[in-house]
Amino acid sequence: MSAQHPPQAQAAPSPSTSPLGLVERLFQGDVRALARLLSLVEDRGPGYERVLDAVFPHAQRADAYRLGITGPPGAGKSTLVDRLVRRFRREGLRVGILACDPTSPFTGGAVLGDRVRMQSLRDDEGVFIRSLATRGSLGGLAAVAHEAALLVEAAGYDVVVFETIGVGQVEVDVVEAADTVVVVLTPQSGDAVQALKAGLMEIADVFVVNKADQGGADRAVQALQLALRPLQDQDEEGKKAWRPPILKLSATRDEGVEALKAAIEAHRAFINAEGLKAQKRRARVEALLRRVVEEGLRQALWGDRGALKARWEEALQQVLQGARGPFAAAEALLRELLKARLEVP
Ligand SMILES: Nc1nc2c(ncn2[C@@H]2O[C@H](COP(=O)(O)OP(=O)(O)OP(=O)(O)O)[C@@H](O)[C@H]2O)c(=O)[nH]1
Ligand SMILES: [Mg+2]
Repeated sequence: MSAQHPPQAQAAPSPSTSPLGLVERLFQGDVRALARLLSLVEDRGPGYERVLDAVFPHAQRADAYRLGITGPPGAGKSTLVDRLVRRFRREGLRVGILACDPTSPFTGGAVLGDRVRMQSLRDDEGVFIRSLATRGSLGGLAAVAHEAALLVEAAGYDVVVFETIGVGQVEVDVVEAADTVVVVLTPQSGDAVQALKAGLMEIADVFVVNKADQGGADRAVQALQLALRPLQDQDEEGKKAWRPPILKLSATRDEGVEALKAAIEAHRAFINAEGLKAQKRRARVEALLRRVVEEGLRQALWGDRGALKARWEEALQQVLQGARGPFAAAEALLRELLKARLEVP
């Protein structure tokens, strides 16, 4: 991906290809501008902060929706996204699909597979598909995914779908911040156990047992119900809690997808009615703000012109030579730095 995007510094960018020029094009729904800005954000390229500030007021419209689809490898997530998104399209909704793959530094493999699986969407102007990776960037995949969603929303898409393989905390972080989380499992024994281990049970708003055409789906549904009971018993008395429905489905046969869409819409209505949507938005914005502040502090301390640069060696020597304990030395440093005021980069 980066090969297609040479460093900006080589030539002075023309107004329409400068970061803020691209933002103007983004607001007009220019897909190429969207793709370039996504690369900029993904790579933490020059000016990406200003870009996000500029798009922020235009993203997260009240009616925009973020859907997270996760589950074990090969459960049929992409196939299901294809079927589901086709239905959104019939209602005229524009959809951005962000395939988040934390496992590989290059998303090539996943993209190829998804191209085939989501074939029917590729020629549709109302659908934008993009794979995201982090290449070790700051804030991790969850941060990049949600910043990418801001760009997609600012380009006028109504629904953002995150697809991620649910195997661990990183993936949980990506989808957890979505408005509705769909966990896709299969009747294969082991799927539910894996989902439990990965922490997917707690974040699911809707469960799908896919590949019902292969048999064993009823047993899988029962096993899931059993696994979920302890979680549901923890609900507080009287609190109107959402009970995640468990749906049988066959993505390849396109069976049961209507019911899934209805369940997603029911959950959407639920979180709107309970004020949860605003809460989720607040949590997302708070996470972003906290990350940026913490990163700024880290830079102010440790960066090239960081405040610790001058004082560090002296403090370290004091501790090494036993003149001061490590805690006393750290406290003295902190006092000094805070009094002198940090210079934020
Ligand atoms: N029999 C059957 N096969 C399915 C169904 N849904 C998906 N598959 C097949 O399962 C395989 C994986 O499907 P994908 O949609 O790529 O699954 P995925 O969860 O996106 O996979 P990763 O992104 O690689 O984790 C493909 O060969 C699909 O054709 C289904 O409902 N029934
Ligand atoms: Mg997939």
